[in-house]
Amino acid sequence: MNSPLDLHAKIYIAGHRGMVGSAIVRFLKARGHSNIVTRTRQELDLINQAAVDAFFEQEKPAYVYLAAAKVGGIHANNIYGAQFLYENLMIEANIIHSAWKHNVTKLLFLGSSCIYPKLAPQPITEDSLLTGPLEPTNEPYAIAKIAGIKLCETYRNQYGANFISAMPTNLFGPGDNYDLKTSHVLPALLRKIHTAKATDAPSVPLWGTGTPKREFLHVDDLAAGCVHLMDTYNSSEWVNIGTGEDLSIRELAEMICSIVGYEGTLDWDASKPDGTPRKLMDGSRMHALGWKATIGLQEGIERVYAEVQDAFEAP
Ligand code: GFB
Repeated sequence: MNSPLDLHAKIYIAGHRGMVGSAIVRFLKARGHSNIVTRTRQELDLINQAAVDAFFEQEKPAYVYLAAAKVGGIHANNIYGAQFLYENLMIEANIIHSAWKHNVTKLLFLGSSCIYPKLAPQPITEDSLLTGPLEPTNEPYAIAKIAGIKLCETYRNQYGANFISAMPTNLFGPGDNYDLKTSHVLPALLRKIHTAKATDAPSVPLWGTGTPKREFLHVDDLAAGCVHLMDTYNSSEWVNIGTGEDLSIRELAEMICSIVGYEGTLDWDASKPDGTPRKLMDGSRMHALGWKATIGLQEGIERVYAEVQDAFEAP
């Protein structure tokens, strides 16, 4: 049986040590999949075309989740632009080309909500792609992710490859990056506010004005959505995956203060970038396919905080 529901089908998860890849592995294992293939960075350099091709030649996976990427928050995007563009382009091009060459039955590529124009009408529908200028703080990353979508689309159109793309909103969950220079906003706030409480600091330094709005999805919900698309969806149109709700960075900080039990003040540093003012995604297409987020933001943050708080160190 050649179906993503076949529990013995060989599935390659690229990026299995990252937050998204590890959530997909957890989901598939819980469903009973017994033939999951992974490689660490030391075992397979995804930027090396010959190595990636040799891996596909040897393993011949039937299904591929392309969750490997160089990612980071607003500051990392700003300072590592060359790496965000080059590494992501190479990873995508190498895996998608080899997947086609070695007859992968189906591949799912993971993009990002930052592919859409900075001032796209809200909520952002899939057809907003390439209708306006991108947010400058993450343009290199967004261009690499747009290239990935277009690789899936063109390999489908020219060669008939069943390659699909999912566009998740901002994510959080187990396995997130808590390095304050390179992390996304939610893990940064969790760590900063935890540390402020642990050290009895009267205020906590946060970036920007607190007014931009963001939508946050727990990565376990994303994993369920990706597997649902792999099971059921076969079209060149990329699919937004989000919760349908957003809040301001200030509201997020206040929610985290109440979860952590911190009562000091928030000290906004407006010299740091705000990024895009809002990026709430329209999830109608995904909802029509039968998937919805199940983990509320407050519940999700409480779960994550319970998992990580012991690992945080006071400065
Ligand atoms: O998650 P984040 O870094 O990136 O969030 P984006 C940035 C927003 O949070 C800005 C504010 O408005 C920041 O001013 N912020 C406040 C902070 N305090 C902090 C802090 O301590 N750390 C961080 N990181 N932000 C991402 C892209 O954009 O969106 C990724 O960088 C990806 O590439 C993702 O596409 C979906 O949400 O602006």
